[in-house]
Amino acid sequence: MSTDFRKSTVYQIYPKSFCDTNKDGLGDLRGVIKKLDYMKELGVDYIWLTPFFVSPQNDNGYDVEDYYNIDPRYGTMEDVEELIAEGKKRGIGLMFDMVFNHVSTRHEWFRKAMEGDPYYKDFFFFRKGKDDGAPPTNWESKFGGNAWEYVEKFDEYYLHLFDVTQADLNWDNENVRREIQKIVRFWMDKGVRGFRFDVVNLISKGVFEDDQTGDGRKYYTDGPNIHKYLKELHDMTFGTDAEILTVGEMSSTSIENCYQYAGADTGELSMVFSFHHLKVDFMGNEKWVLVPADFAKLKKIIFEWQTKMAEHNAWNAVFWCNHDQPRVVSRFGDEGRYWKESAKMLGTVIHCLRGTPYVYQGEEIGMTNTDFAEISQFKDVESLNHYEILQNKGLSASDALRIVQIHSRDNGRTPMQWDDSAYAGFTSADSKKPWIGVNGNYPRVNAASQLADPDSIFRYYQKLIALRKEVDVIAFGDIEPLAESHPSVFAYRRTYEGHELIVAANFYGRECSWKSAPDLSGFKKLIGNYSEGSVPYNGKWTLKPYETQVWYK
Ligand code: TEU
Ligand code: CA
Repeated sequence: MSTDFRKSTVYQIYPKSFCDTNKDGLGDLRGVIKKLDYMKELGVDYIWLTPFFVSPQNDNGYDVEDYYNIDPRYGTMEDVEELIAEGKKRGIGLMFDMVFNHVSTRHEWFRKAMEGDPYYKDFFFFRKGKDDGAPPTNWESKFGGNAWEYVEKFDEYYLHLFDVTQADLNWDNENVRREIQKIVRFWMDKGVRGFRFDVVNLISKGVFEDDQTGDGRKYYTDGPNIHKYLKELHDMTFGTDAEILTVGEMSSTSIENCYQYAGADTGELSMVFSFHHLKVDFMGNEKWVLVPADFAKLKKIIFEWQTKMAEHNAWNAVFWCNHDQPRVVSRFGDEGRYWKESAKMLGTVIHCLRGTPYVYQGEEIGMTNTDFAEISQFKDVESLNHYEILQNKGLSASDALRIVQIHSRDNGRTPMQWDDSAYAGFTSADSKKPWIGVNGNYPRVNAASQLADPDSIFRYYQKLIALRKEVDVIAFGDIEPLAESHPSVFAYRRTYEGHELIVAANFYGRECSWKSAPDLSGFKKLIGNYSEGSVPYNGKWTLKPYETQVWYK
């Protein structure tokens, strides 16, 4: 395991969909333990697990009822302790997912607030409505509808930026911040080696005013005390252990704020997830539409974050996939004819960037979007809400379904495809049905067949992860964008102590040529996704469909 996070790779697990060991159709912690050797084989340094704390599961665990105990559906505290210990034996550190912007309305704090206890009411945002009884502001919940819920017995509303069962915590209350520090220290004492902080740039709310031009996000995103609260959390908890890796999930953030969040010397976090590059198939901020991915924009955004974060000595988490995103091979690649080539190409582009790469379960075997044909197969609260909202706006049921099929978070949540046995080996044949449907392509797309194939996507990811450890320019180098205005090539140069790396990728299913490519004399090819790709010469480079090549000097 590398404790230098610049050489590390993180593997993300959504436990509910990873591996089920007790036949109830839900993935569990013993399933993660069972598969540790698989992750070891891949070569990752950390595993980030999405939440498995006690929760009613309205948002699959992002609605936490008790941060100190394990939801019995996932396992027990003994399982967690064993997982941490078994990970350690294999040189893999465990990262837990801390959801501190909100708690489940079943959390003790919220229940006491609802009993009228003023100490706990101040843990949340209870506010009077407008004179006409309307909610305090016109802000929208990220999952659809107004962000305030009326409580009759107080004649007040409480704020929920996400589901109505996820009440926002009032970080301006010092007692809230102290409780949160206690939780982080509790898990540090158990041996947890990293934390991912859910939507952590939304914790500092500003003024409560109507948003005349948007959905309200400008009032609470990167809010007034955000840096103060993060520095305090750092100083009181993980800041005491320099080896703990932290990553903040930054919703609709600005790059200027991220210089601070993830600066080398700012005393906040190790790195940030930002999402601007994953909105290139949205219309502005509107996700529930169908528009083709804008490749020029994708390059522009990634290059801007790469170069500016480097200029400010700040660090990015680099990724295509997580449990909230569609599968990248379906999104920016080709899940049909060039499935393997495009999956490898997309992996290369991310893994050679300046930042810490994150691999989301199944990405390393090229898992694709779901094949769900009916709305009843979808489980995610966000998808189901927006399916209704789209129809209320006048769309037909089939048009609404088409949008959900493309954008649903459930695309990333179907069971991990381990082998070609029943239920893809996620659970056993005599188990209860998995909580969400298995993708029908599992006989072709699965881990077992790829472990047996030296040319598989899995073996290719394994090589990318190893290269980051072996080749310093990948971990430490500066970055310079290349081919910036080329319509189909994504290319960049990395440099470090006299060494150079050139990465080039064709993002399309047509052969293309890159005319002003750099001179490669003295370089050797490090990795590529075609066995006999054309060797560039005289500054002209021909790239086959979805071809990628990486050259090193
Ligand atoms: O996500 C935050 C978030 O804003 C996105 O999931 C967002 O809902 C989606 O991209 C909008 O289209 C985090 C978690 O990753 C997510 O799973 C949780 O549902 C959410 O916070 C609430 O805790
Ligand atoms: Ca189970």
